[in-house]
Amino acid sequence: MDQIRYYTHYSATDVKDLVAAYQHGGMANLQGEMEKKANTFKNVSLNVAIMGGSGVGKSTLINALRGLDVNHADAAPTGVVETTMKLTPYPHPTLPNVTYWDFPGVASINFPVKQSLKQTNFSQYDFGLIVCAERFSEHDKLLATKMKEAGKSIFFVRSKIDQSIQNESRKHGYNKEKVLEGIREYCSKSLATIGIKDTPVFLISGEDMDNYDFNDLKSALDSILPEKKKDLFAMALPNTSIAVIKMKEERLKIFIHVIATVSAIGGAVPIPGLSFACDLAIILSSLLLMQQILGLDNASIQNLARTVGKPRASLLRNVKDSFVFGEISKDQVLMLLSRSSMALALTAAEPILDFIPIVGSIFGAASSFWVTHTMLKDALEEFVEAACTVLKNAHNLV
Ligand SMILES: Nc1nc2c(ncn2[C@@H]2O[C@H](COP(=O)(O)OP(=O)(O)OP(=O)(O)O)[C@@H](O)[C@H]2O)c(=O)[nH]1
Ligand SMILES: [Mg+2]
Repeated sequence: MDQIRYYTHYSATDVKDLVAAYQHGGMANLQGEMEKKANTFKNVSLNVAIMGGSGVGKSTLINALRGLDVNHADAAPTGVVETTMKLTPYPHPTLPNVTYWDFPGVASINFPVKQSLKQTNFSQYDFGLIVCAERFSEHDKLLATKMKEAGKSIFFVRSKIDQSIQNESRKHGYNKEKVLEGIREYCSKSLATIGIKDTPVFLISGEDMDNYDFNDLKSALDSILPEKKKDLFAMALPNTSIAVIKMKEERLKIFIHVIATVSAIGGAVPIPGLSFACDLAIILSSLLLMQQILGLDNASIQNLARTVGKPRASLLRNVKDSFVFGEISKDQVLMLLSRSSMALALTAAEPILDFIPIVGSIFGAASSFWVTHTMLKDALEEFVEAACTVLKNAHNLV
C-alpha cells in the first residue's frame, strides 16, 4: 500500500515523462523513470501549523481536517479546560505525509511565549492557520511575524462560527448573513489593531466544516501551495462538498493511468479464465486506496457516522453497489476484472481513454493496461457516485 501511495503524486506532465522515457529506451527505461519518480515523491510532504490562543478550537479543527470524530482513539484531545500542552504532530489517517501540528495555546501558562517561540522551527511548516474564537491578540501577531520571518504563509481563521450563529439566532431580527458580516468586520478590526491590515479572515466551524468559509480557505491555500503539495492536500481533505469529491476524482484518474501502466509493466499474475495477465496485488491496493481517499472505508464511514450523529446504515442509503464500502476481496477484484475484460471486448481497443491517451497507445489492445484501466475507472465512477450519495445522506441534501 505504501508504494501505491506514491503513484497518487503523478501529474499529467509526469505521465508524459514516462512516455518519453519509454520512447527513448523501451521498457527498462520506463521502469527506471518510474523508480526515479517514486523516490522523489517519497519526499513530498505537507506540514500544517495550527496555532492560536488557548481553547480557540485548534485541536477540534485538526480532528475535522483529519476526518476524525473526537472520540476516535487517534483524535487530538479537546476540551473546555486547557488541553494541548505541547506541540504535537497528527498525521493524516490515510496519507501519512500530511501532518497537522497542534500548537499549545499561546499565552497559556504552559506555553511561555517568547521562550517557546525561540525554540520552534517555523521553517518546517508549509503554512500556518492562526485561529481565534473572538478576536486576534498580540500573541497571534507574534506567531504571524515568526511565520513570515521563516518565509511561510499564514491564514487567519475565526472558529466556532456554528456556536456564534446559534447564540445569535435566538435574538429578535436575526439575520445570518448580517451576523457573519459583523463577525468578519470585528475580526478584521482586531487584526488592524495589532497592525495586520487588509487580510482576509475565514469564518469556519470545526463542528461543521461543510458550511461557512471552509471552501474559500481551501481555495486560498490552493493558490500558495506548489503543485505536488496542492495535490496531496486536496486528497487529504475531508469530503466537505461535491466539489471536493470531484477534485479527488480528477486526481485519481491520473493515478489510475499510472497504475495501469505499472500493472502492464510489472509482475504478471495469471487470472483464471482470462487470456491476459494483471498484477492483482497492485489492483487490490489501488482500489483500497481510492476507497480511503474518497472516505468509503469502514473507518471513514464510522467516523462520519459519529461526527454527524447518524447510524451507519442511514449514510449508506441509496448506494447501488455495496462493494464500494469496507473490505474488498480478491474474488471481487477477479469478478470486476473479468467484467471489464468483457466490456473491453465489446468496445474494442482505442477510445477507452478520454484523456492523455499516450501511455495507453504503447500497449496492445488486449494487454493488462486496458483491462486494469477500464476496471479501475469503472470502480472509481462507482466510488465517486457513492461518496456523493453518502455526503448527501450525511447532511440531508437532495
Ligand atoms: N460549537 C463548537 N465548539 C467548538 C468548536 N471548536 C472547538 N469547540 C469547543 O471548544 C472547546 C475547546 O476546543 P479545543 O479544540 O480543545 O481548543 P484548543 O484551541 O485546542 O485548546 P487548547 O489546546 O487548550 O489550547 C472544546 O470544548 C470544543 O468542543 C467549534 O467549531 N464549534
Ligand atoms: Mg488543543
